[in-house]
Amino acid sequence: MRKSGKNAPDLSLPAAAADMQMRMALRQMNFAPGAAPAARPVRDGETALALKRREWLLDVMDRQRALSSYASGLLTAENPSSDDFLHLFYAPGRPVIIKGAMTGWPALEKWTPDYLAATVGEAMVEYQGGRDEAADYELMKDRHKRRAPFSRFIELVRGGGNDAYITAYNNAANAAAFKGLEPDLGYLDAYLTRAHGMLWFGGQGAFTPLHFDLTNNLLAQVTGTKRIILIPPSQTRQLAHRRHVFSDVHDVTDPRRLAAHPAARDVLRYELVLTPGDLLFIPIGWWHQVRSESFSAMLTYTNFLWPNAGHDSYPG
Ligand SMILES: O=C(O)CCC(=O)C(=O)O
Repeated sequence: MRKSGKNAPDLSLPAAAADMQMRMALRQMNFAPGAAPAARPVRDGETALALKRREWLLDVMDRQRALSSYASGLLTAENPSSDDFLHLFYAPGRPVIIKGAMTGWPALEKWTPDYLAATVGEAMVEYQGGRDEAADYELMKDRHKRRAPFSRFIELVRGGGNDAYITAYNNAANAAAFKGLEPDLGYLDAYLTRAHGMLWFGGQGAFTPLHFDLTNNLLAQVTGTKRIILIPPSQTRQLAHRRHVFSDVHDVTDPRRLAAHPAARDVLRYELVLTPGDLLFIPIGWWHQVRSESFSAMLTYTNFLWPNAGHDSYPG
């Protein structure tokens, strides 16, 4: 206890009361030891304002990046080293087309529809089928699983169309059937651990609608070409993102879809054609849609040399 002077009133508090006053003051500042402060429910208006502020920040950052074509453009790199890939693309979450990293892979010369049919033969494979009958074929993947001998699958896709497609979703089921193709593949030691990627086989017109992935992803084009549209995560507000990782816009090149979702008309987007021997790094959260321009064989990889576990904490 403290005395302030001989005749002055005692302004000090009993120890317990002083302690309580201190704790009350700290509690007001959210510093109470032990017990967490009771959270005041967040009001809808506050959430909306917080979201608006986040969108504002993303818009400002996009405008700032647009000041430099180097900062805002889609870059192509010739066989970047592991360190350059990490520092310039993987860690910043920036897409890049990589040329020259698949040089010498026998698959680049060999993988025609005829060679694939002869090598995999009659082995049963799983594929995604009946896609023409349902627009939500990617969301409802399980409903579209089908099985056929691989040579029959090749006949199904040879003439083109989107109805049948072997995708990464079928990878586990097809591991044994595709084992004989592995000697035709190389490794990408600068970026990945030593494991082969997930195979995609489809005909001209196979279409994967607009979505983003919950991991960083590396595409390796082997046969044919694919036209890909990439859209930065900052544009999400304009893409009707309602279901899981999918956009209700589905296809930002389809005028009917754009009429239904006019906000998607002027999204910032990058368009590229992936040709045999090209890699495309798609960072986590980047929207993309993919259309095969011919018969296509491709691999996708997620086994990077660096952490890649965004899916662990994805809300919902
Ligand atoms: O090539 C495709 O059709 C789609 C690839 C893709 O979207 C992905 O791997 O996330």
